[in-house]
Amino acid sequence: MSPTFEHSTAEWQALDAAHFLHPFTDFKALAAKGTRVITKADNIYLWDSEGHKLFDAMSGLWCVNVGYGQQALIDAATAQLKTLPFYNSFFQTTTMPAIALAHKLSQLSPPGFEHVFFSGSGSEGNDTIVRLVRRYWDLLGQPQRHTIISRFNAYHGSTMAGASLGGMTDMHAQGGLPIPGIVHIDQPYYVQHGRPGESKDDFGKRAASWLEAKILEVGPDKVAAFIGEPVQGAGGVIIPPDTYWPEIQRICDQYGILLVSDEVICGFGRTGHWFGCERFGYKPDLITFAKGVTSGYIPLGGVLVGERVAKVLIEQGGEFAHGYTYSGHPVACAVALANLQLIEEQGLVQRVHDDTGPYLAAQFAALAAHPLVGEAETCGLMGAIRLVRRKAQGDQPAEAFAADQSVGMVCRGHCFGNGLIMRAVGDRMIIAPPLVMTRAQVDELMALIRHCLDLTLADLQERGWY
Ligand code: PXG
Repeated sequence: MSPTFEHSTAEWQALDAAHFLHPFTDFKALAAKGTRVITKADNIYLWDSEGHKLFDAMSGLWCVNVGYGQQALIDAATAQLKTLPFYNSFFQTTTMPAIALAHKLSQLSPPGFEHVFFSGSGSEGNDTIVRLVRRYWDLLGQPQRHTIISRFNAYHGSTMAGASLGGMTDMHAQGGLPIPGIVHIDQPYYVQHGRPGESKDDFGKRAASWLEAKILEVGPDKVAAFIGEPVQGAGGVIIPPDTYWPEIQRICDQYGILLVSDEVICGFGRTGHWFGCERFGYKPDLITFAKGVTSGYIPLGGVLVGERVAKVLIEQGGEFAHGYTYSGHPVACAVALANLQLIEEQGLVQRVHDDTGPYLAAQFAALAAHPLVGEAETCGLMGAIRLVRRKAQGDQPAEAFAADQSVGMVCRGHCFGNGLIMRAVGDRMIIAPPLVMTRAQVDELMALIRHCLDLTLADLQERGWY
């Protein structure tokens, strides 16, 4: 059977189950259940093959920052596809969109970032980070500085280096990861690691001190870099206390190790700043980006290379033996330029900072009164709600549900069934809606969330779990 667009949903599902291995999926379980076929999108809404409209509170997969259907991006891709759909940048050639985007990124990035290395995705960007960091120390005559410190429950991608940098132990368990020279410290998640009576600020400093302890354990002369997401996205929107990152910066400076900010999710306005490191007040040496750079219309990623590394790499490096077929893909770069121009023209970063971000934060604060909600917090236009069995009372911390009850998935089911796409990470329900979202759409989102929380509560009560 060769597919035509006249197939029924059931036929599409059957073909999907027969041939398509989905990422991070139990193939057999999904085949039994059937996938949802998404057919079109506009602004912040999606439609499936059955005609259901869905509020996309996850921006696709944290990436559609300007929302769907933006003509400027479509026009940029079309024009570039017609004039020059592809040419590489390996053998002393280049293309105009790649040059223009490199220049534009140097203007938008924090001071001291003049260079970019392009990749096709965030994972490839983080592979580039590992190569760059190790090359840097080799060139400085310190090849023993090989170890990169990351954090448990971090997500840095799915390639061998990306998954190794990431701190997802279930990923490590499949395929002998992490690769050598990558170690992890605990995440700055107060719910998991905070002590009774400890202030968030004190916790932030204590969590940062785990980096210093790890540096001393590995040996300060053997550590190459620390990598972290400003806010952990896939880990469940873990927003660190404001004291965390400045202390991480101080420790990196003290031991001379490189600081890497993985901004694949936090970059390009998500936190109400162009980059998350600006929100949290630190100055990285390298920045990984992807997703929002093109609003996901077409794949593109890369690394912004700060002057400390760029100078050594350029002046002393000779040939850097690294690159991808699609490094600086002209169509992707043309779309990125149109996307960044749109973000600027519409003042989306400022809007998140001044208007929709604080508005969403206030709505989330009110949500904390819901019986199922332990904490509800946001950073710019990303947010998380922790579902709990009993709310905190006085000195008593909130009581979590049993992990095997998978209440996040129960809640996610009610969301999907009622026109709302939220992601569940354990018991954390998370959102990262498009930056074009209006206040009226924040209200619409909050009404949907409340409705789905009520349905989840009733469901859990019926099961005798609440
Ligand atoms: N770094 C970070 C911080 C990410 O969030 C990557 C790197 C890898 O990017 P690519 O383009 O190679 O996927 C990511 C990707 C989820 C989810 O379920 C999150 C990501 C990817 C897929 C699923 O939240 N983030």
